[in-house]
Amino acid sequence: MKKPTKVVEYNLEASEFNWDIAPGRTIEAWGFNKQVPGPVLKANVGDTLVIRVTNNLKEPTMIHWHGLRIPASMDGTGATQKPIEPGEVFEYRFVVPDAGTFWYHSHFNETVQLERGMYGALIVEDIIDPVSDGEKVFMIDDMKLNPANKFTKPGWFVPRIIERHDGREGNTLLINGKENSMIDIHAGQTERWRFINSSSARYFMLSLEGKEFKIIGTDGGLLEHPRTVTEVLITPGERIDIAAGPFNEGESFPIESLGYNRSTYLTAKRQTFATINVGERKPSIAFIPETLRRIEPLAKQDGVITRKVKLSVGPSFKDGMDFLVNDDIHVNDKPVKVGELQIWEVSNTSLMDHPFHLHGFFFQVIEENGKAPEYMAWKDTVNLPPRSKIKIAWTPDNRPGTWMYHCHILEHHAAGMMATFNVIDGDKPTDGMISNQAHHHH
Ligand SMILES: [Cu+2]
Repeated sequence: MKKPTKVVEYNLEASEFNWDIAPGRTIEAWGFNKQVPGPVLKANVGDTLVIRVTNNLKEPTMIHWHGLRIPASMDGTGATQKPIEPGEVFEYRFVVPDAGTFWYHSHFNETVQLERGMYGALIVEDIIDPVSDGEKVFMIDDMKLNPANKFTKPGWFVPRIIERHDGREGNTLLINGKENSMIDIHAGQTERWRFINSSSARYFMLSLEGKEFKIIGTDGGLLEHPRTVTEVLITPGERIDIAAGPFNEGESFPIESLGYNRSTYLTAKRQTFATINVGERKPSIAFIPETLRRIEPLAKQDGVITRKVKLSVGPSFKDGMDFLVNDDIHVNDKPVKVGELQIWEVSNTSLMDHPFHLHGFFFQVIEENGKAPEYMAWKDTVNLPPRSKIKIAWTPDNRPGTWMYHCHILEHHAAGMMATFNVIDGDKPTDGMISNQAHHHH
């Protein structure tokens, strides 16, 4: 019953170009194939993706495939590959093992390259996906522009410290690279909408003006059961798939973000990103079953903790504040062994939120502040509110190499809240992996 697998090829060209985020509002974007976001890459489970990246920027780049369980050498970080220099081509090649909503983005000079538009969606489909009447991908972003529509960096000490502290939130609200988009859906139909938060630091509390929708999937694919809600938080790096509709003909309502207070200097407010217009009624074939799939628990809540990861902040003489993992910046963490169950206690002792992202592997949250979570999901990015503690369970499968975890607020990642670690295969040599003795402070 599986579809035969195939090789799916794409070419991505990274370059600088002009991009209209609104009529008459043109930015100097950096991106893929002269569009923001880059093209949606699509494959079926088990396919081999071959993506040739040509770098026509004036600086190096690398592409990270966020959420994909692929070999370490394809992960697109400084720990696993040399940057793609200007004029060079690098071919990424990997099998996509899981269905879900993923994304690709620059993992080099991210606070500049990602901010300017170097990201796109990567959708992997499977025959077990629920039937809908249509599908839309929504990439959430914001850009911080001056009145001349130029990207600016805070020059003065205080604004610079605030941006480092809060992460950069922009003064534009973008869905798929556009301000104030008009989006159509037919009355009577139910669509799958895949939301991806590709912003540097914006917490997106999705609301459809209070209308109910069903969450059907997240980072690592489908949930076990749909969850009917009126709002859901999507932090930087996270994905949420919803079943939206059916709506009534002639209705119009916003895709908005409700205020979320992530305890920074920025104030939380309700903001509209796009407008949905419900058109002519059409018949529906959509079917969202009550059981989407089974997710087997990896570990019990009281399983033995194998590692503690503490996210915190501390004073820095140079920059006001450092962003820390286990009281250090840019950490080289201990290795883990292929096949050995990991139960990590991840805590946030700071007074602001941090979205924790693990590269290359899915985990299950098995405890949140001492309680079992309300539902099962495969995650690669999870939010830690101030003074919170969670346990995550995951198993390194047979993909040895150097991996990383970090806060997905790009400014916090850059300021040190990240760690690399090796996945080692018992007796095999660790060629090409970084040494745990080499301790880099950037
Ligand atoms: Cu953070």
